[in-house]
Amino acid sequence: MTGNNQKQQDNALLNEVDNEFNGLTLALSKGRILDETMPLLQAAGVDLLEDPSASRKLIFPTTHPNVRVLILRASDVPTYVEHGAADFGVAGKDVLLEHGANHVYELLDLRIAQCKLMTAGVKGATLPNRRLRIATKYVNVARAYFASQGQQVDVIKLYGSMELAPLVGLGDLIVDVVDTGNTLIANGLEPRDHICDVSSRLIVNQVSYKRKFALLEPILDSFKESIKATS
Ligand code: PRT
Ligand code: MG
Repeated sequence: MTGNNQKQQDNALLNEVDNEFNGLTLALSKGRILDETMPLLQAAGVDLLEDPSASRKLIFPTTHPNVRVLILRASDVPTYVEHGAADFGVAGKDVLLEHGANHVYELLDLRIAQCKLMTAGVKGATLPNRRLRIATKYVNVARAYFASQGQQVDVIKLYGSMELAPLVGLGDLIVDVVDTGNTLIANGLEPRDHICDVSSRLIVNQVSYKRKFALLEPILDSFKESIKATS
């Protein structure tokens, strides 16, 4: 790409940044959360004008004149909502537990992207008789869980591919989300303790909830109707 073309593309991206926007900014992450939130949004009259999975953009206008969508890393959604950079967002309970998310309202259990937080280890292996080492991206969840079991552990922070760690001696156990369990099996691991069930939650910035309630209310009501209809 020539320097000029790059500049044009950068300018086009910058033009999407509208600091005067007074509507609702919704924070989502690509993948299963976006896919499973779309039907709820469509039922609420909010449809993306462009497919985020086929775009480099990070801010997306919608068919609703007062709603735009930010596409973020799943683990950044609570941060954007907490700081009011997004008014509301959808995040997994695993992400909310790890983040803390103490300054947002967790308003609805959307019952999407369901899975479980679990510990897992090498299949058939007995755990060593010393302080356990836990490899995980869920360091806070792991510490809290083992403390609740009266066990002191050393936690090793990872950013992904947790299943690899115990296979090469990095940690005795992992803490990760598990859905079908197929990924564990494919890597010679087995699930051990069930920490908690996980589903995605609608979170709302506390100031936005008060100031923008008139805009939020019909969307929240529609989400509630959709959840009721599918349960
Ligand atoms: O991928 P990235 O690092 O950007 O972020 P992320 O992994 O947090 O995002 P994403 O989109 O993968 O997951 C978003 C949310 O979906 C998570 O925060 C969970 O709340 C929820 N969710 C539901 C899952 C799964 N099911 C799931 N199966 N998140 C991840 N997985 C992964 C898991 O980490 C493991 O690698 O899928 C694998 C296990 O799946 P099974 O079916 O083989 O057990
Ligand atoms: Mg992922």
